[in-house]
Amino acid sequence: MFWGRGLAAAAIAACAAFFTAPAVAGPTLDAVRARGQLVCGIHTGVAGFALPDSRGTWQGMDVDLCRGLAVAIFNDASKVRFVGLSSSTRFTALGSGEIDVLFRTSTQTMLRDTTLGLRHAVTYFYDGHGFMVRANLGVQKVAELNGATICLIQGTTNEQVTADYFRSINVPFRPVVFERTDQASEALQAGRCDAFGTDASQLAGVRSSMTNPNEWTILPERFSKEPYGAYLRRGDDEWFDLIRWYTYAVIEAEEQGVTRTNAEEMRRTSVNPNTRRLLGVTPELGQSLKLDPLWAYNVVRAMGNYGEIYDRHFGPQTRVNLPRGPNELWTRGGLIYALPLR
Ligand SMILES: N[C@@H](CCC(=O)N[C@@H](CS)C(=O)NCC(=O)O)C(=O)O
Repeated sequence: MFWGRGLAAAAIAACAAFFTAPAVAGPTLDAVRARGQLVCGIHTGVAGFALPDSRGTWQGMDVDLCRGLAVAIFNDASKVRFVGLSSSTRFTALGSGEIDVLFRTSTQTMLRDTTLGLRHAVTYFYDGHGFMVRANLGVQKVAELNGATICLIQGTTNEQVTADYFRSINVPFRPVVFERTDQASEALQAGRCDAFGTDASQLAGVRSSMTNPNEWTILPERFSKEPYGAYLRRGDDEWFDLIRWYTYAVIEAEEQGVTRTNAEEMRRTSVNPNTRRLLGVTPELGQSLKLDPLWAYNVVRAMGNYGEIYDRHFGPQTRVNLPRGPNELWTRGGLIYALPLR
């Protein structure tokens, strides 16, 4: 009898220790746990993705994806420190270990994935390169920007996309390259460039922050695929798995209709095996990532599912007001698709 009770207590203690702080979960996750805080690289400031609000608190989709990751690890959205990084410094900061992960409007390309010592995880936002001009410039098509001065951002895919396009139509243009978005936006509004070339979602964010947004138009053409993914360092499979399946879990929650408000009830009442697995009624998903079985449930309760996060920062009630388009779920004609969490 005595032995029985002791054994049970030992088993429960071992179980709790395994779920809460497993010994070895890969270098980055161990370091994050030891530090008690995630360090997340984000944009220096663009509406929709990462912009401080009037109280100086970072707001945006990339910011919420960072906070959600802190919830997956610590069940606490405040255990994250944000580092605003320009396009030309973001990958160096990640490579040097200054940040643990980068959620920062970063396009996934082959050369970035194979030459920087870094990896990108999962597409969480589909975008494309566009151009913004003064509405009264009378320009309908980008090819009309013959000899125009075009604002661009250093270290972005947008520099190459712009050069490739104008070379392909044999039309000259003059690039004016800046380190940060706000500098390019100021130059555009001051007339120091005729157009601004970058990802269309960011043009919408920049336009929404301008003095007179209606004086500016984002031309309809798109010149590239700019699929954003989180970036992390190579050589840490556990961290890669965590970032990858965390991103899919946020998407899967929307696919399954699990929201911030119904997650608790879904966990108690759902008979759908996939929903029960996602919400930790059965522990296998958390175990495989060395996380609390309730990791995904905690994330949705704290941050919402993909659609809720998107609407919070790009929805009709926001100043950016960017229709989901390709960022709609695949079940509704978009490209957002979670690999099966089972
Ligand atoms: N998706 C592009 C970058 C898009 C991007 O973030 N462009 C601008 C924003 S318009 C930028 O980097 N701004 C620099 C900054 O303000 O930090 C890439 O991965 O290279």
